[in-house]
Amino acid sequence: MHNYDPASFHTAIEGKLKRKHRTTLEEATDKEIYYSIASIIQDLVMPKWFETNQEIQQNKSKQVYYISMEFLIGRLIESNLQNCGLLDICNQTLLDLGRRPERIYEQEHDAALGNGGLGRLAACFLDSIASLGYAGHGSGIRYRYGLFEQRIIHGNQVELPDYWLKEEYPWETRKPDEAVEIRFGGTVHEHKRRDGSLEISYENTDSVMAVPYDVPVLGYHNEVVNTLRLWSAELSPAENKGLSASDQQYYHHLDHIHSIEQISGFLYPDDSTFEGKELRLKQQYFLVSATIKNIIANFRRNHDLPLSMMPEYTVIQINDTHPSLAVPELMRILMDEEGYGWEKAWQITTNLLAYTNHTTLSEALEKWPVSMIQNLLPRLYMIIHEINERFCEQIYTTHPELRDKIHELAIISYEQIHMAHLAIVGSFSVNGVAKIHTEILKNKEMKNFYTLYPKKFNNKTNGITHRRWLQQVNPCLASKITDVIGPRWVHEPHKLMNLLRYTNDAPFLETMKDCKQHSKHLLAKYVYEQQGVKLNTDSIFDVQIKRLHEYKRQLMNVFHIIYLYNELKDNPNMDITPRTFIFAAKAAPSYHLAKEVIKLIHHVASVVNNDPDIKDKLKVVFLENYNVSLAEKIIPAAEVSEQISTASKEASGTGNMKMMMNGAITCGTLDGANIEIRDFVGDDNIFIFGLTAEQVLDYYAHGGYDAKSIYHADVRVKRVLDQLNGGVFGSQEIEFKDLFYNIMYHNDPFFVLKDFGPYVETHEMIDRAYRDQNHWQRMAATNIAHSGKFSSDRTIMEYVSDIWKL
Ligand code: GL9
Repeated sequence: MHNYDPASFHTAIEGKLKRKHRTTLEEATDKEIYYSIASIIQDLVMPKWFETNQEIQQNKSKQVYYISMEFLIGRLIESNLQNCGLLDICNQTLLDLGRRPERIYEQEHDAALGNGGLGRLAACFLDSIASLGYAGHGSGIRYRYGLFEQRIIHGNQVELPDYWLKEEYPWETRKPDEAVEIRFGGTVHEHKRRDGSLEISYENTDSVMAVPYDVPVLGYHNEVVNTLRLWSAELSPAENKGLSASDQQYYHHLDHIHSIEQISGFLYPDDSTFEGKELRLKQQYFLVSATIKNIIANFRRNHDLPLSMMPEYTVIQINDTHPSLAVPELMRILMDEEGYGWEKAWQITTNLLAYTNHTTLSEALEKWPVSMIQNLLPRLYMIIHEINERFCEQIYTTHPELRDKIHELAIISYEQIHMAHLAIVGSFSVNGVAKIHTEILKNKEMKNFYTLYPKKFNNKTNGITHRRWLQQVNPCLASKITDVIGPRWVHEPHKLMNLLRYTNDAPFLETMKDCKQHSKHLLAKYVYEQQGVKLNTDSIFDVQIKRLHEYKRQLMNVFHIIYLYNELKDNPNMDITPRTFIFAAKAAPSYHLAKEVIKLIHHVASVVNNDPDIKDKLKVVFLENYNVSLAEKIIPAAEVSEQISTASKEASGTGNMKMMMNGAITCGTLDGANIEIRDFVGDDNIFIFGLTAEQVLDYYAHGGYDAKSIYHADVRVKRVLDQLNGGVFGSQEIEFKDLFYNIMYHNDPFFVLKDFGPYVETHEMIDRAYRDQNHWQRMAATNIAHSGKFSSDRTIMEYVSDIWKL
């Protein structure tokens, strides 16, 4: 994509600094250099972006639109440099200039337009779609505030606003000419035309402009540039009445502007819990309506065909139920604005939409009150109502065996709208994100829907982009891999399998270990700079990084640490392999128990890290403000990957894949994609423990298990729990009674005590295994070799061949 060599790149930066910042290479700040590099990339990207769009138009190729409320893209500078083949040149140039590349790259604000796995998956998918050369676009919201920034004050999480747009974002291009109008509220009027068709008109609606901001998505070394379109809510010109400060209506008007801009104001910070706020519903409709209008406009620009032909050229993937208003919105446009009858509109709609389910947690399922949808989206409500009527009637006539299940399957029941039901009924494909998750959908959560529509259900096990999560974040390991198996794995990640030939190759295992040590030193340096804690880089780096949630069981990890601490206090000469436990996690601001766990980790850390008896054998660190950039620092240094969710709860997980790809060994339950990781690497190269999903679901069906009996029977457990309740960790005022009560009197809903014994024993095995470094490195190499299966390139190829048919 470029003709730069280090000398001309140097000149280019110099030119940008002079023209855009009126400064010199010597005097420029890191930020000015960052903006100059970003601008050089944008100059290269723009013509390719234009050409990619031209090509799509001329070839009339089928396109996929990925609608998502979240795109957790993180920083783009390094991956953009890498994908257009400039990373090495840029790094060299910066070093020659006496600048540290990482200092320059970290000038970019980490774009946190997502909560966790679901949003990061969307970002990995965009990378793979472009790198594989498919025509695919993301459509999301340009939140002015991303996910909150986390600070820890006296062990407590404090949330700060993430105003990421306070400085110019160099990757976006505003496209005001492609803005569309979105309407909310008001009343609907139906007039019957002479031919019997309905004419719909609205009165007293509020109108908002959705203005697109486009971010380029670069394919890897293939000149393809796709688009991530982020919509921003602005005052519509019709409503801008040009009031002056003396008008009576002035403050009313300001208030109105504010409420409109709020629609793209901030990202809701809940991971896997449904918050039925009206503003969130507005955000969802805003995204869906803007996207669909845009898709129709694109179709009209590219083809001279009726909209009934759209499914041949377009497919829309909805990321969870958040965009499931796409079903009634498409129906509305096709019927009310394009004149199609119900049957034809329904056929078009259901041939365009495909739905991905990301969780079976009941608290995550979206159910909007009928009254809220009626008020905010009166016409959509009428359509949802009709979809529901027809759906229930269809079950009654075609599936008599399901008649007594109609109330469970209905889209509207008990004054609530079940968005998952709407999404399933309104789309041609429903997929889960790992084998076990899809099986649970088919056989349990969505069982009756599976009976109705067996052909809709399919599995697409998640993946991650190996370009970011191996090549970019771990250049040392990436180059050593290329040294032995050649560079083809970058284009064809399954070729990582060729590493299996080197799992007994002592020199290769030694270089792998060197890379790991190098990454551990870098992380230790960061930890020291951040919090003044010195890590023992000869200890096992044991990592649990993900959102803080009860089902992910960070608490079980902490209980194990407390147990180890107790053992060492009883017997300071105990022979254990030194360990460093590394945590990073944000808790949803209103999630009390999750915040208690963060506090507990800090209190355990301060006791353990400051106890002279413990020496270098145990360290606990919690790294503040977990985000994509922090994950990029931690993952290359991880040796043990904690994937310890209560079986059946973690739909897939993707951190598990990122860490195995960097040579960490998984310590995990038989949940989500852990199962497929085990199937690939084999039992000898993973540490599996605990209840199976089947056992967990069986316990739930019978009212749980008896947590108190374990407390009384297992002295290790009793000691840990009593320490929680007795002020051992922290002062007397800071007791962890709520955590204690949740286990003892709410009967340990996530089976922490039940799996504790097997978890401890598994860690004893890890301790012993690590002592044989040759064996450990062999396990690591085996994991890396199999990780190619978890590249999002593989996932996207499956979406393309089974669902999208591009
Ligand atoms: C999640 C699942 O919990 C994860 O197991 C899964 O890997 C990802 C991606 O499919 O989706 N579903 C979900 O709601 N979240 C997930 O991480 N949470 C958010 O990120 C909002």
